[in-house]
Amino acid sequence: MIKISSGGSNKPTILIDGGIHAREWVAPASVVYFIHQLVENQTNHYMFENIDWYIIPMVNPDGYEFSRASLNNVYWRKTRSRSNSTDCIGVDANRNFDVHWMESGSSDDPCKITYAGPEPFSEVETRNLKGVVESLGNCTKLYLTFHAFGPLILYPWGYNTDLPNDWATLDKLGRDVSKAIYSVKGTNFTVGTSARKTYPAAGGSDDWIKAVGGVNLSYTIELPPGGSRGFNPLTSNIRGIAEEAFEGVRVYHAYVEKNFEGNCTRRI
Ligand code: 0X9
Ligand code: ZN
Repeated sequence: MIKISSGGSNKPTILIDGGIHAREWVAPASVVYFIHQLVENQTNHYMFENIDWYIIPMVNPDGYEFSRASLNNVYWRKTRSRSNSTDCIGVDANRNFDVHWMESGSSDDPCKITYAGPEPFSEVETRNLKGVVESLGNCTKLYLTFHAFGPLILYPWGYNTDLPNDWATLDKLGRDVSKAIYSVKGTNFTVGTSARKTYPAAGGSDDWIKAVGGVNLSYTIELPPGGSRGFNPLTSNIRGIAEEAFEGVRVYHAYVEKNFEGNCTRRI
């Protein structure tokens, strides 16, 4: 995890992650690009004047490495834990959070790609994210988790098709972000709840951070395919996907800066 801050007292915080799913390579690549833009590009330094950033580019490194190491395993999605008596390895980390766990879109079969794990937070990867969220106390105002592939901007709920109380706020901000991305080169991100725009699936990081972690603004961003190869866009398309997504991050930043101020309390 990297923290990007201009120092001083604790400020409203944006938490970003990528790589919960191993095979979605463009997600960690894009999140690393965001770090690069924030840190190395002077014209973006205004983005950490009033806002602190905590960024985890690679939540599931063992799964990622496994998917990279052999062409046979490029579609690996899960962690690499051995948590059961079968020969099947790994848990779908985005079904492993303790929020309506196993209620929908999840499997209790360790051999399935949506295996939710033997219990909530069975995985070190999901426990790590939980620990970060808890340590950030009341500072986190926005959570963005990057996946592939869309293009979709999703907000809770994912476990069923209900709308959260503040859905209008989530929807408006999501559409503003979508507009900003569209203006780069015409990529059209669809905006809506996870369950309505994809399928009901419980135990995701997005639902957990909103329902339990106290972060109202929570989005899963499914980056576009970038060619016909879905999770792994053509090499020549990776940078363009990251660049347009960063224009969305800029809109998120402006919203948090405008709507939140004052000191907060955290342990890290
Ligand atoms: O199924 C998922 O975990 C996500 N799609 S992906 O193709 N990247 O696997 C969507 C997750 C949306 N959020 C929830 N269902 N909570
Ligand atoms: Zn994913």
